[in-house]
Amino acid sequence: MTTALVLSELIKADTYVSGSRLAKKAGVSRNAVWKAIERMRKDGYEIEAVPRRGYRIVSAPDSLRDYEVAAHLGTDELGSGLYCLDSIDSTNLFAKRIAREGAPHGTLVVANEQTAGRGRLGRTWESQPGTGLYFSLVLRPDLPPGDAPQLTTVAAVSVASVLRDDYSVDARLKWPNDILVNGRKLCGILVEMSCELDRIHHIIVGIGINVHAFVRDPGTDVSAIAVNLDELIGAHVQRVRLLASVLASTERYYRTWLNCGFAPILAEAKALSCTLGRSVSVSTPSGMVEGIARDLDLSGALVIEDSKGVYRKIYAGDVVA
Ligand code: BT5
Repeated sequence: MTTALVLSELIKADTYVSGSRLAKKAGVSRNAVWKAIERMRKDGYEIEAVPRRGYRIVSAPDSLRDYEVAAHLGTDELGSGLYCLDSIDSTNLFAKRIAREGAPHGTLVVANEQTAGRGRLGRTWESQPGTGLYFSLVLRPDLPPGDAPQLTTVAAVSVASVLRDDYSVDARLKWPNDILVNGRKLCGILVEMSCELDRIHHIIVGIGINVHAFVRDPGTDVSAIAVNLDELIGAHVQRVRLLASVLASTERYYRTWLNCGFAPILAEAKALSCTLGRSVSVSTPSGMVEGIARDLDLSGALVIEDSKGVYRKIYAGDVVA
């Protein structure tokens, strides 16, 4: 992966780096460095070459090639296996297929486009080419299957903290799996599991974030509720940078979850929740439940107080109003 090493050195330096220094750092010949630079130029990088100073990146394309993702990642375990796809039905489906064939913990699948992006309960996730970040992780935690639903919250807090800290966006969590900004949906999370009664085989964590504006109208339902990151910050976000930040954050929160349990993550989720304290209607598999959203419990369930003052725990559903 010479190109990834060369790119990574140029990104780190953020200024001119000589060909010989790049060759030394990457442990390759100067000719190999030159070939890597030519490849990047062909892929849309504007790279300046100044005699006696070296190479410098002037501008980068918004693409998600494997060497670009590898060059940006700063994680230890997440992304250790990497599939960067131009177009796929769904990164969750792809991740499931490779997980069944033994893909190791931490494998990352990212796609430029999904032709059948999936939401929960058979719903779809609008995934037009080049507009969003669509990725899935294969995780193999050594935990009881009952703990798996907590991963939706782990992922939500990981993404929301990047949106808040790095992009100054007021990201809020809508139970159970949405990230909203000013009531509009910026990100959706789909966690799926394969397990036995007492053992997790693998968990697929799928994350979709709207980064740029849709290239074609997705239809009234989605247009009315969706928002993208470019629009929120008034600038063009590079997806590979966002991906790297989200993965670093996810790795940190995932480790906290394994080492310290769910409580610290739940506390952050409660602080970021836009569901708690509100009067809500929740559509559940056993019908509609109405009341005040009082709490999130340690299993990730939403606790509702109904009009008679009775508390009910909702494990699955959608807050519809
Ligand atoms: C979700 O489902 O929000 C989970 C979305 C997960 C998408 C990622 S992308 C990478 C990975 N691979 C996949 O195939 N999926 C995951 P749910 O809570 O069921 O919400 C779905 C609803 O959100 C739809 O019925 C629409 O109303 C709305 N929606 C669809 N596409 C959207 C978009 N791009 N932005 C905002 N809202 C959208």
